[in-house]
Amino acid sequence: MAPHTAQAPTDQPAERAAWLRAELDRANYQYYVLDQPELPDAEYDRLFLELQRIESEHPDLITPESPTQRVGGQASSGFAPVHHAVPMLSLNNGFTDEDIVAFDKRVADVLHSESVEYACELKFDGLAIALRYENGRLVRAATRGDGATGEDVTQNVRTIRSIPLKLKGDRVPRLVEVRGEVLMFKRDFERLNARQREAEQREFANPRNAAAGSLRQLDPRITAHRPLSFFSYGIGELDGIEMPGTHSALLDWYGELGLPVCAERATVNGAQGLLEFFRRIGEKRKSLPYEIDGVVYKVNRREEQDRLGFVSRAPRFALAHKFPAEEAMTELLDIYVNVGRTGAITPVARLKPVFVGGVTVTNATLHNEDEVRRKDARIGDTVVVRRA
Ligand code: I6G
Repeated sequence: MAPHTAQAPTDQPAERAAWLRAELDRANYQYYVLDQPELPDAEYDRLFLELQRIESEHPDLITPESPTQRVGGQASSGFAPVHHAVPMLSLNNGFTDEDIVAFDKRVADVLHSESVEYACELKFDGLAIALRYENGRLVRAATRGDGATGEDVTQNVRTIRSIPLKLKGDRVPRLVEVRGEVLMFKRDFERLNARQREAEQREFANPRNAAAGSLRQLDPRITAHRPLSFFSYGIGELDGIEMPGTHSALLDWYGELGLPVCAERATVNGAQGLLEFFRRIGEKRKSLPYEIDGVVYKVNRREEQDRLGFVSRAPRFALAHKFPAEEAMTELLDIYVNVGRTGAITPVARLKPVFVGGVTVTNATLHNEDEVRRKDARIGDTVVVRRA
């Protein structure tokens, strides 16, 4: 990195503001996208305040992409509908090794290929969104909705600091619609819930709910205080540049544009390659800083993707390989008490057997009488079982 110079090359307000913006953008990129902060927080704050001061003295110098303009002042009464010109599809799911082998065989048969190359990624547990950049500027962000029509959440998405308001580099197209997932990192979720507890506000059940609730705030000033993150993984509309020839090249290009792309990805060959990736990620799942519910495989070459096409509402060239669900619904059959060796009494729920997190669960502790009352657990209830 070039050494940081505390003084701009000029005292002219316009040039000084442009220099400050470039410095702040660079610091944001290092902090939020690369996770390698270089500028001390206090210095960031100092530059930010100086830019705010110049912009308040010279409002004509404010640009929509200025780091000071991430949080708009206005709450809205609702989210306008956004039509997706390229539908935001869902993915077919696979669960077992056999499902994956069958997927690879179908793909190889259609392509008349001995060994197909796949791009493997993580399946983040968040919310899908589409970011529309025109001439490098973020002009709109929309949720997936039903895939055909989503909601305009531009003001909220602008507050997510890893999402660039302006793309960088020398391969910025006239139009690109970047698709990806908004999510909340585990440590940010814990901190947010601690804050909610202190403020005697409702806590969120999991990071996904926290991310969804934060993105759908009508007041972007609230979203701005919610620690949301983003990873890019797909593309909708594109104009003014040739589509990269492979999925992995698309993600590399996104990286060049300054967009966050998850580093946990690989290109592999054939079903064995897919299953190895799944096992490797399964082993490190718990230590990842965010929650995932599986991995995603895509045929890497775009020309092969096009030959495979779509079945109903999902691409035939992609598959989500899901981890066993860690939550399932079942029936509470009975509550009995267990007397331990020391005489401690524990109420236990007897459950209609349910497969969750890779095992069949038939009993669950209810801890103590207070807990039974708090949960208002009654025989015959439908209950949610979560493996912890
Ligand atoms: O490539 C992808 C990675 C992760 C995805 C994806 C994903 O979900 C979290 N989801 C979709 C719908 C697509 N690609 C098309």
